[in-house]
Amino acid sequence: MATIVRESSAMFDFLKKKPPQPEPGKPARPAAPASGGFSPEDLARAFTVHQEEKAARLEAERAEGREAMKGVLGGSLFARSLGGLFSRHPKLDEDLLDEVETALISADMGVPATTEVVERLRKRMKDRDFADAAALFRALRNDLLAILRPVAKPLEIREDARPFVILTVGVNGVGKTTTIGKLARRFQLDGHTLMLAAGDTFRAAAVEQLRIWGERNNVHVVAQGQDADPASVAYDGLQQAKARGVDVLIADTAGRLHTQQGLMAELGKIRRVLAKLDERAPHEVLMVIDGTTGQNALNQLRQFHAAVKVTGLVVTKLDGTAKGGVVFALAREFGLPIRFIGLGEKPEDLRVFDPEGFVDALLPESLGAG
Ligand SMILES: Nc1nc2c(ncn2[C@@H]2O[C@H](COP(=O)(O)OP(=O)(O)O)[C@@H](O)[C@H]2O)c(=O)[nH]1
Ligand SMILES: [Mg+2]
Repeated sequence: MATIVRESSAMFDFLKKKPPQPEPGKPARPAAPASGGFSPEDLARAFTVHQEEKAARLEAERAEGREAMKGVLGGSLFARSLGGLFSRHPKLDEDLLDEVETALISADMGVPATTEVVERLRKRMKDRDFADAAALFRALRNDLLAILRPVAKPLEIREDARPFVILTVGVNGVGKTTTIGKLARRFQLDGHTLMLAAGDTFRAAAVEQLRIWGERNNVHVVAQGQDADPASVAYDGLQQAKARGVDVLIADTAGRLHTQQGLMAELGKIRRVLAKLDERAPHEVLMVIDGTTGQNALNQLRQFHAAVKVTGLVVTKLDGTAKGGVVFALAREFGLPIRFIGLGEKPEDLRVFDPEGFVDALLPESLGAG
């Protein structure tokens, strides 16, 4: 079975620790060609254990991510202004709505999303839906969550796409290369083999940054040096990834060219060239957005989406001074999946986007009590 053969050696580790035992009541999986001396039953059991370990790791990561989000986002302007507002036990009146509106706008939520949220609250307040300010707070929390839920779709490395090609795009300095390193580490932990393509050939340092990362982490980096044609690097990368049978190829790209039009044309070319080797590639066009750029992030996404059809987002730098509201604006306007958020520079700071955890960190449930 393809899935069994595909899973890399990490999943077989436990076989070295324990002798294989048949599991009672579990039907054996269809016979697969034995690899490395393991029987089909060994492989089937390894597959199950591997999936269970992965699920447990995801659950642990989710809990850890929520703590991290509380720590990092709890101090954001968004959390401070709304938290401050409701912890004063305000009166339920028009002034409260005005203050909520100001807080959302200054947290970078943007006028359209803010107006929509506030108008809904206003209507419900007029309909006497809320007994007190705490009830309004709870409604606000729910409305914010409702904006984010539809875009919480984690990135799945599809088993039927080999290699699964991820094209990373975004303007200069948003955190593309850093994110590639963090993602590569995550995929390795999940047992995937991978390769990187150094497609930001605009700056020599960018190629070097990826190369060094690859050397340190034992990941092959396909590069042709500065000024090479990025589409050629991507093509080369996909060819090599196919030849070596790796699971995932992540291609870096430049975020800056002599002209913006030039950049968009280049990205379009990379996309077309990849499709020559695999008509469904790239399987994911991951746009990295700097969470501190405010409403400008929307313009960036609009342009990149028009040029390369973005399929997923990473919002970085939500630590520090970031306001967080831009995540709602992006979700509401584009409805594109937000795959990950960046809460810092360390590898573990790239977190799977978890809307409940995100809203909890910005607006703790306890504030709406009483
Ligand atoms: N604070 C913080 N810094 C980040 C985050 N992600 C990336 N960076 C930093 O942003 C800077 C630019 O990153 P880089 O990956 O080179 O951006 P690129 O030009 O898009 O490839 C680096 O200093 C990164 O360490 C994040 O989530 N939080
Ligand atoms: Mg870069």
